[in-house]
Order: sequence, then structure tokens, then C-alpha cells
Amino acid sequence: MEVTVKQFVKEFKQQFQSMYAYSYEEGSNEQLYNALGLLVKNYISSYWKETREKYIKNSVKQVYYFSMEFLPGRQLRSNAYNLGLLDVVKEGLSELELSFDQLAEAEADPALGNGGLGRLASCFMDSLASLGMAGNGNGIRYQYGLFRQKFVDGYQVELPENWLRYRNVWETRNDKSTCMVRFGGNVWLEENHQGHLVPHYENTLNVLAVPYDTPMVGYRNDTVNNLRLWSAEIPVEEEANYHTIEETEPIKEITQVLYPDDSNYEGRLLRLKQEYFMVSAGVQSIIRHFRKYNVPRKNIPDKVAIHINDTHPALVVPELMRILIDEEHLSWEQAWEITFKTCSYTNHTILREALEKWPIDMMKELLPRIYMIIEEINNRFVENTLPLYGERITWQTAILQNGVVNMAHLAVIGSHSVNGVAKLHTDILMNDVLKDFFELYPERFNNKTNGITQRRWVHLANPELTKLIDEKIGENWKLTPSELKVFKGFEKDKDTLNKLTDVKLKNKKRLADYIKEVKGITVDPNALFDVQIKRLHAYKRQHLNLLHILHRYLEIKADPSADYVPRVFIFGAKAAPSYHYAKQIIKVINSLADLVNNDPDVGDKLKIVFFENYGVSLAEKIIPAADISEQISLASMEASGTSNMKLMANGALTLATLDGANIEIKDFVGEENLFVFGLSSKEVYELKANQSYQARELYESNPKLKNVLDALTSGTIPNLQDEGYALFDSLVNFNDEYFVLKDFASYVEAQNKVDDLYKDQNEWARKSLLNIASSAPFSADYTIQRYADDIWKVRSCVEEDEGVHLVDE
Ligand code: KOT
Repeated sequence: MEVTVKQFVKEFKQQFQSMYAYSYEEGSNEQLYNALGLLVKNYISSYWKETREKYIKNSVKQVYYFSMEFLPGRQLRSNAYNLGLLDVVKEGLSELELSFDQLAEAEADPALGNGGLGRLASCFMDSLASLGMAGNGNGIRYQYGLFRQKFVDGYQVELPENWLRYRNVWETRNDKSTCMVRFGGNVWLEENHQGHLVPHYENTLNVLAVPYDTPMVGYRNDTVNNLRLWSAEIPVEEEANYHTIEETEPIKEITQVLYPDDSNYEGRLLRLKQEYFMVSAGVQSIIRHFRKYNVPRKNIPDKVAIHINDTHPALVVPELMRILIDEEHLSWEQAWEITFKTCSYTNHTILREALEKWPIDMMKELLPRIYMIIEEINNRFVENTLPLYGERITWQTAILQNGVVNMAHLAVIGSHSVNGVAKLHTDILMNDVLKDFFELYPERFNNKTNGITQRRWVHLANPELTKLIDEKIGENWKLTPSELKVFKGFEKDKDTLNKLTDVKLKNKKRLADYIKEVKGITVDPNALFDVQIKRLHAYKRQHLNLLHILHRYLEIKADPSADYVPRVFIFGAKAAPSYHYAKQIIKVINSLADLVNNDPDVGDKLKIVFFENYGVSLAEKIIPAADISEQISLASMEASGTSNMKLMANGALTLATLDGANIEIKDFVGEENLFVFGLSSKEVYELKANQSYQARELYESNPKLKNVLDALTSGTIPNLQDEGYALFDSLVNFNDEYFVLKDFASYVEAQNKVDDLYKDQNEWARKSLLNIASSAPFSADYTIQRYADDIWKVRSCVEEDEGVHLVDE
């Protein structure tokens, strides 16, 4: 969009004054940020309105991405950038002697998700808008996001994340579009005078769902889509029934926190309430919007695609059925045809404990009408399947099993498409986790490898690298990501390689300063920066990383004067509050960091930095400075991973098991340009099947490994309670569920190769360049294009010469 610096400066001053009634010179960073954010939102608003109107006028098919989590990250910079205003804003502010970077840091980072799944949803929102597709997000406006993590004496402590404290300039409360969501009570069916069975309700808890809309700005294509987050309130007409604050609690708590404590019944019940609340409000608002299109209801699947992001929103299936049958008076058969053609489902994990199951009693009591519908879906499914496939398959795939509602089964049965998020993951779904369903419905299964938005993760997070690429290959790659492969042509160009090394060094210096500022640790920017950033989970194996660091430390202690390649090991990871083992790993890493970072024998040879409160904003600081990307999950366990893609796109070399999307990274960049180690997923399956693994044998037979494991319990690491023993126990005495010891030797070997390569900076830079140049296929723009073509059947609504333009990969 066109705004001059002069115009911006004038409007910014006015904006500030109208909000705060004094001059901008007196404003705090928060106030200045708020004024700037609202001004940018003002610039967005006309496109937002026009996009919505255009979709309706042209009767465009809409995608609704239902997700319990979104992790949009800070939006000021990305919105200004996508609008094409970032340079004007920066220049204007500097005329006023204000720093854009400083203001941008005042924005709260909405932590409305746990990790990969939520961030993927936000990358997808960015790509949908940037491709000019009608894509809407549907989720919850949690008042408190994921906890803020602090370390106290090396232990994780969880603090509330009050992200709305200074207001949220991007959202618009939309009182015109509220919906009512009903819980509990009694429900029965009665025939009305037209002969329809209609439900009657009594004693329900009625909750008003209020939408807060946030613009999702496309990259230079005048498209602005909508992210709708719902907040729970007392219905105005029922306010008089509530007499005390306590009485209002059951309603307010529905959208209070991201992940209620699921270690007790009350917490789990609340989570189910959240899921239905978001689903019901979302589906109601879709049907309301659909009416504007003036087409028959049987055409809903031609105008609406609802995507179920993992099973958390799977109640979409019975909710859509409920609305079509109870409110639109369609027959079961008509409603089912519409529902199943409208819905599609993505699975994001094979971890058994993460597959959602709700007690039937809980579901019945909280959502009596929805339970009746689920029961009917199940009965009809069983009726159809039994004669064709027999007892075993039918009962294995039923929705209702042993007193629980199996949500993955509901999602698969109610969707026309089921996808995994990387090739290996989809294969595992088809051959293992959902194998019986694959026999029933082979045509529903497909793979959609994850992607990331280069706009946030390269253009904005790494401006120096972006400038270098622009300088070498021009700017086309920004609109046509596949053009990035042209950069490969520079792999032997000395000037480019030197500049690439310089860019990385600058980014590392910046991160080193930040490390000094927030952690008080001095690190050498010339050291190799080795990064593992992701949720803390045993299957992701941060403890394998830990064992290797401990191994290094012991080697240095044994021979301090030998030649070592200096390394900084960088971690960022939150552990789920009730995940005791993960928290123990955090504590051991932190204690080891204390030991290593303060040992004069070690010096710059080895440093450990564990950042607190890892999230999108911190990732943006770390990723551009990474040399090594640690992707070391036990093969078969990590569905895809997406930090692997972000790190690769920023020139880090991947050190990985053949798991998730690492395999595709290897295929694109070539085996010689990354470091692969460890068991393959086939080997993991075999080892599990023949039950031959004996972790203790490895402990006893490998002296180096024994040395390392013994150091966990010998008092070498100071200030531990029983955490070292707990780790030792899980690995040696409880047979090492995630094969850490089995992969140790091969991991250490790979790490030694990393050192060797780093000694040859030219060769390192060359491989780094090849990684950058091979990262385009992981653009979420391609991923979304494939969802659009294969699953949602939607197309871009912008002209080909506007915004992102995809040719082949
Ligand atoms: C969490 C609970 C239940 C079901 C799924 C999850 C989940 C999975 N949360 N995040 N994931 C991650 O999703 C990413 C995006 O697809 C993947 O890259 C990553 O491997 C998953 O672990």
C-alpha cells in the first residue's frame, strides 16, 4: 500500500495524541507501540473489509481452520512488512527519533499454543492470506496463554502469562456475531407438528461466545483474512441470575487458560468444555455466514471446508450434524453427506498418550445432545462395517470403545480426508496407528508435509541473509520460493561464501550479546552454535544431547590442553507442568550448565545456554544464529518437526535421525550436506517387536557411555537432588524407552564429524548455502497449495501478477 513517510509521521502523531492526550515524546514504549499498532491496523482495515466483501460477492469457497492453538508471534513487524509499509514506518519513526525495533519489542507475544501444532496453524494463516485464499482461523481467545517459564535454582517454575495486560491492538471484538453455546442439562426429542423430531432442553448452562477477530495480512496482495478467537461470557439476558462472582466462575473459566491441568477430573472436564465451546461457536458462525451465499444447503461442501487440526476440534462432526438436523431439519442421510464432505482431519502425533479419549459418562453429562449424535454415528458405522469387514476391524475402529469416545476415530469417520504431516508419519499412520482405517478407507489417506512461512522465519528474522540472497539472485524468490534454488549456483563463489559466513557471524554476535544480557554468560561468537529448541519431551531426547555434552566435558577435564572446536550448546524448551521427568531433565541440564560454564579448565571450549520461556519471539532471535540444528528424536516418534525447516532455511546444518521431515530435508539437500545418525524407524519397530533391547548391556559394555552415565549419580554435577538418579534409572534400570543409549555412540560419532567440518569454514559455508538454497520446498505456501488442491478444493482469489506466485517446486 502507498503511504509516504510524511503522511505516516503526521498520522502517527495524531494517533498517539488521540489515544493518550499528550505528545508522543512523553510516551512509554508500550504506549508508542499501541499507537503504532492501531495505526497499522487502521491501514489494514479497508483491505480487511474489501476482502470479506469480495469473498461474499464472488461466492468464494471458504476454508475454516479449527485449532485449539495458534501461535501467531508478534504481529507489528509482520503486518507492516506484508502490507509493504515496513520501510516507511521505520523511516518515519527514526525521523521522530524513535526506534522501530525497540517499539516492536513492547508487543506481547501471544502464547496461545504449546508448540509445533499451534505455530503450524499460524504459518498456515499467513500462507492462506499470502496466496489470496479465503482462509479463516477458528480458535479460543485464552485470557492466559501458555505459562511463562522461569528457572529458579535450575528448576522450571510456571508463572501466569497475562498477555492481554496492555490491551491487544490487533483484535476487534465483534458483538454483532456472538453465538450461544449450551452445556449440560436434560435433553429429549419430541415430534413437532411437521413430523420432525426436535430436541427440547432444560436446565442447560448457557454461555455466550463472543468473537474477537484479528486480521491475517497477505504478502503484498491486498488480501486480509480473519482469525476468529472466541471468548466465553455470561449472556446479557441471564446476568440477573448470577448473584456472586463465584457463580460466574464456571462460565469465565472456559476461556481463561490455555491448557487446564489435566491431572484431575475437573481439569479434563474443563478442557472438554473448551473444545465444544470453540467448535459450537465456530460451526454456528459458519452456517450463519453461509446463508449470505444464497445457495441450497446441500451445497455447503462447495462453499465451506472445515479443517480439524488434530482431534481437539473433532466435535465439529457431531456439532455440524446437530445443526443440520435439529436446526435446519435435514434428514440424517442428507446431513451426513454434507458433514463428511465438509470436514477433513490432520493427525500430528503417534504418541499413544496424546490420542484423545473422553469418558462416555463425561461426554453424556456435559453434552447430552452431542453424545446422542455420536452414538448414532457409531451405530451406523458399526452396522455398515460389520458385514463387510467382520468383528475385529469393526470393534478396533469403532468410536465408542470400553467406556470412552475415541476422538481420532470420530475424526476419521467424519472426514473425507485424513493426513499426516510428513511422509514417514503418514506411512506410520497407514501401516500402524490407523491401519484398520486405511483398510476401510484407503482413498481418504494422504500426506501433507509441513511447511513454514519464509516471510517471518527468513525475510524478517534474518534481514542480513535476505539482503545477501537478494543481492545474488534478485528478489523473485520472495514471491516464488522455488527460485531460491538459483542460489545453489553460488556454492563455489568465494565472495558469496565469505559474505554468508559474515552474516552468520553478525547474527551470532547479536545472539551472544543477548545471552550476556539475559543469562549473564559470555560466549565466543566464533564458537559453533549448536541449537535444540522445541518442547521438552523424552521422545525428542534432549537427554541424548545432555549425555553428549557431559561426555565432552569429561573429555576436556581429562585432557584440557587438547585441540577442541569451541561449542555453545543452546537450549530452549518448556516442559508440561505435570511432566515430572521432563522437568528433571531441565534441572540436570541447568546444573550441568552451572558446572561447565564456571569451570576454568573449560573456558570457551564448552558453554551451555538454556534460555527461559522459549517461544516464537525467542526462536526469531536464536534461529538466524544457529550453526547446528539438533533434530534427534527417536526415529518414528516426531511426526514432522518444523524447527528443522526454520533452522535449515537460515543456514544451519542439520544433525538428525531419520525421523519426520528430516528425511525429506535429507532428500532435498543431499545426504552429504547434513549429519545423519541413529536407528532408522524400521529398526526401532523391529527392536520394539522382538523385545531384545537391553539398555544395561550397553551401559556395561561401553566404557565411555558408562563413564557418562555414572557421572549423573557420582556428584560430578553439583546441586542435584535426585534428578541425576532419576535419569540414570530411566536409562539403565528401566530399559531406556527411547533408545538413547542405543543411539549414543552413533550420535557422538556424528558430533565429531561436525567438529571436523567446522574446522574448514569454507566447506561449512558451502554446505550452509546449499541448505538455504534447498529449503524452498518447505515453504508453507506449497504446503497450503497442496491442501487447497487435494483436500479443500479452493483457489486463489487474486490475479496471478499480485502477491505470491507459485510455479513448480
Ligand atoms: C499434542 C497433543 C495431542 C496431539 C498432538 C499434539 C501435538 C503435535 N502438538 N504439537 N505437535 C507437533 O505438531 C507439529 C506440526 O505438525 C509437528 O511438526 C510435530 O512433529 C508435532 O510434535
